Amino acid sequence: MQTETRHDWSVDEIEALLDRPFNDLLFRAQQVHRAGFDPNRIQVSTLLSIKTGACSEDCGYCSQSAKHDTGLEKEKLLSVDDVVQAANAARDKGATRFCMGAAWRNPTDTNLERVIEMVQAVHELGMETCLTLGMLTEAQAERLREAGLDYYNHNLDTSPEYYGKVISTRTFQDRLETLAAVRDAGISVCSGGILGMGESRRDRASMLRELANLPRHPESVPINLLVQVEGTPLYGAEALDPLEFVRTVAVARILMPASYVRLSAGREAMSDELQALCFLAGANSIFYGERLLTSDNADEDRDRALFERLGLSFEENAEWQATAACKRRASA
Ligand code: SAM
Ligand code: DTB
Ligand code: SF4
Repeated sequence: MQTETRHDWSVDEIEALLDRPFNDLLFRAQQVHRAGFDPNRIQVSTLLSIKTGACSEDCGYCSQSAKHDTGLEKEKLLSVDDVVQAANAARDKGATRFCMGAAWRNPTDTNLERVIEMVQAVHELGMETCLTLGMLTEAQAERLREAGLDYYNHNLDTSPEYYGKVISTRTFQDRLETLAAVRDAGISVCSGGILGMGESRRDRASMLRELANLPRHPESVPINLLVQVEGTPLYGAEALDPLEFVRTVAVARILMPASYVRLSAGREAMSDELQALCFLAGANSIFYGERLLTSDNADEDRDRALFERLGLSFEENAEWQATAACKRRASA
């Protein structure tokens, strides 16, 4: 089946996809998914918070904002050794990408130097590297590319129309500018959003439109379900209908056929059946490991059992596959 890659979607068209009968929507998403991917392989990344809490931003969902009283313990920027130890453990458990997150509005150039050492050390373990550090200048993005960074995560989070209801200390346009700096530097883009923050279906359509109409689709599109943290303004937000979450994953898959769609935060609270529907809708990557950044993730044993039940397997790292193929050739 031919899948189109378009960058000219309207919100109405996307809302019409979200409105489709559930079975039709999932069938279409599964067709698109199968045209581009092995439907039984899931890419696995592990997260580490390298600098925790005391963030100057006021994101209404976040445990790490200094503006919300969430009781979170703050932590300064970790040492390179601590990061390497965590990355090693993640690699041993099967993660192919290591994603390091910092509670900053933006990194200073001094902080960036230590982060660059972390990127280089994790790269040497044979893992893909990902950072999420807040806003970047063009020069900082260039510097990270030179250091060998593979991915930069920077979420649009919600629609441009709803953005001001969730965050007041930066604008949607600021987010787009960082994404452009990352893309122009030649780093792969990871960008998605959070569902269940009280936004409407039209907001979800509008957020997906922003992602799908970027000059190039993000290589990775995380779809997070809000993790409700006591003390944040969004604590107590009305829970999203789980099938609406699945619909949004399916539409992300249809709009961005070649992107990895990541079933991200919120898996801990999801049933196995709901996660299975998300994989059927075209999600093909997850965060694996006991913690996300500051909150608990789905248990590793539970994930392994779920993969077994669904006949899913972890996608292997291309570099390891190449090394293994090389060794096989050498011994043949
Ligand atoms: N400070 C940087 C930034 O905001 O870009 C990087 C770290 S920030 C924690 C990374 C992303 O995590 C946010 O953009 C948001 O999409 C997601 N996130 C944070 N708290 C969340 C929550 N409670 N539930 C779901 N996703 C969340
Ligand atoms: C993304 O989209 N989700 C991850 C990652 N990118 C950095 C973060 C989820 C954070 C969930 C709340 C927490 O653990 O603090
Ligand atoms: Fe800070 Fe990022 Fe949390 Fe916003 S999402 S408060 S920028 S750590």
